[in-house]
Amino acid sequence: MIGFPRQVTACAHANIALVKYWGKRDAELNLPAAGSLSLTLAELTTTTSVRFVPGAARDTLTLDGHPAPEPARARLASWLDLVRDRAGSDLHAEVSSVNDFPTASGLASSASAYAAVTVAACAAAGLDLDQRELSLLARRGSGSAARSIFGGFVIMHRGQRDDGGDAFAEALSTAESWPVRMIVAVVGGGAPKAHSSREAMEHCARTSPLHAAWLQTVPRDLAEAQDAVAASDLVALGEVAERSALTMHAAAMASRPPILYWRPETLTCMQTVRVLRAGGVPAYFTIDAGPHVKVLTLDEHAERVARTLREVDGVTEVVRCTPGGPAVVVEEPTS
Ligand code: 2P0
Repeated sequence: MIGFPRQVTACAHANIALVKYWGKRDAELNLPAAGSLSLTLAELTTTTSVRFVPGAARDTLTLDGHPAPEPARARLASWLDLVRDRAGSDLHAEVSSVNDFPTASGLASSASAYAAVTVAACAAAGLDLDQRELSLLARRGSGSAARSIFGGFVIMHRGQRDDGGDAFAEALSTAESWPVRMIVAVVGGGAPKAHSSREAMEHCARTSPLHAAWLQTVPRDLAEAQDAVAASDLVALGEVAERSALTMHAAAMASRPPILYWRPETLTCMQTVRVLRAGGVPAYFTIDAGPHVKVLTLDEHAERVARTLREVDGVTEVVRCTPGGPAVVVEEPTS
C-alpha cells in the first residue's frame, strides 16, 4: 500500500539487439513473436524519478525538462495502472525522465525509459520485486525494456504461455571478462523518426510477405548467438548480428507501403565496416528502427573503428560504448 509521497530515482541503460525483436504474438500483453538477444550499453542512460502524489488528478510525465506529448503520457499512465494494481493504490504519479542521448531516433530510448521507470515506480510504490518480475513488468511498457533490466549480454524469451508469464529477459553474461565494445555512429543528427517502432513492426507483421520468413530465422540465430557469447567468439556473434539486422530490415522494406530506415550515410557506414573487416579488423554492424549504425568490435580496435566512422560524411556523432550494468535505484526512498 502506498502510504505517503516519496520520490525514487532510478537509472537504466539502452540496449542494442544483436538478434532483433520485430513482431508480437500478443499486442495487449506485449508478447514478442520471437526471442531476442542484446547488449546493454553503459554510455546511453535514462534517469527517471517517480513520486506518487496524494490528491493528484492524473499522472504527469516530463521528458528532458518539458511536458511529454499526450500519447507518451497516456501510454505511461496505462502502464502505471499495472503498478497501482499490484500495490493496491489509486495514487497518481509525477514522473520525470532525462536521456543523455537523442530520444526516439532509433537509439533504443523506450528500452532504457521503461526499464528505469519500472525500477523507480516499483520502489516508490513500496513493491519489492526480483529482476524477473521487473523484466515482466517492463515488457508491458516496451518489449525491448524487458532486456534493459539486466546488464551485459541479455536474452529475451519468447515464452509459450498465453498470459505471458514466461516472456521475460535474463542475463547471459556480464561481458566483464570479454572486452567487447559497441561504436554508435549517429547519422543525420539523431532527429526523431516519423513512426514509432511499435507502429512499424505492427505494420510490417500485417503487410510484409517476408515477415513470416523473418520470424522463422530467429530461433537458429538465437541459438548461434548464445553459443557465440558463451564462447566469447566475436566473429560468430558478429556474423549472426549482421544477418539478423539485414533480415529484419528486408522484412520491413517489403512492407506495403515500405518502411525504409536507411539513409545514404547508413549504407556508407555498412560499407566502411566491411572494408575495415577486409583489412583484418573484427567489426560487425547492426541497425535498429532508424538510420544509425552500431558496430560491434573489441576494445583494442575500438579507437580505429570510431575514428574511421567519424570520417564518414553525414555521421554527426560517434559514441564509444562499453557493456553496461542493470537498471538500479540511484537514490534511496526518502519519507
Ligand atoms: C530490438 N527494436 O530488438 C528491435 C530492433 C527496434 C528494432 O525492440 O512495441 O520499442 O514497445 O514492444 O521495444 C523496438 O521495439 O517495441 C525494438 P514495443 P520496442 O531492439
